[in-house]
Amino acid sequence: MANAKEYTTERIRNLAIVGHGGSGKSSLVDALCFVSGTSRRHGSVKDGSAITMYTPEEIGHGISIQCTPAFAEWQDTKINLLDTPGYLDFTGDALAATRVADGAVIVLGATTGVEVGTERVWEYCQERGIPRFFFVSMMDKEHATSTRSTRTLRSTSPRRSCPSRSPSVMATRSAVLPICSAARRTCTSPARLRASTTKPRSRTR
Ligand SMILES: Nc1nc2c(ncn2[C@@H]2O[C@H](COP(=O)(O)OP(=O)(O)O)[C@@H](O)[C@H]2O)c(=O)[nH]1
Ligand SMILES: [Mg+2]
Repeated sequence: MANAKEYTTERIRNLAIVGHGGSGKSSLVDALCFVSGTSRRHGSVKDGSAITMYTPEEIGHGISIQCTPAFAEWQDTKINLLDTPGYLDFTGDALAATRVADGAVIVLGATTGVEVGTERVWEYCQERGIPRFFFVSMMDKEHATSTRSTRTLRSTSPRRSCPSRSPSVMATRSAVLPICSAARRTCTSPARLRASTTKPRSRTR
């Protein structure tokens, strides 16, 4: 068996993929793994072959019920993707993922926009103070307009937000790989994050 590739800490990013249930998170993770080359097949939630949905319950119901990791490799950087459940019953796993992540991708559907689950995960990220990207999925759907999605984002998030959009996650490298590039540039590496959050120990007499 070939040796697993090793990555130094500076070459690892941990990204939580969060958002309302059904917004396209698992499909996005599958597409990222496929186009970056870490997965050889392009799976689908509909036929139960998405890379992060493998338990009988998840395949049977067609929804994520736990946080499941996968990874993409981009420009020699390992980007761990934490696919999280969007349904509120399982939101604890989304919260847990934001606690260990260096950044988050908040996925929202082009026709549905900002929903209650979107606002909830925004708060998780806000509490944690991690950088976050918006990914507007389902741009191939009828009545999807980029203007409407961007407008809802602008009205609900601070000015420094960074929306990104894709025609479809069934799509191309150019559609989904900007996420990897942005994560590589923007998200704090684990070592730097630890250094900035580790409090000095108080001295005991
Ligand atoms: N038309 C279209 N359907 C999508 C797209 N992304 C996901 N879907 C479908 O939307 C449904 C929910 O997607 P899923 O990835 O499970 O969302 P999650 O609950 O956020 O993980 C599934 O049936 C997907 O096949 C997209 O870009 N376009
Ligand atoms: Mg899912």
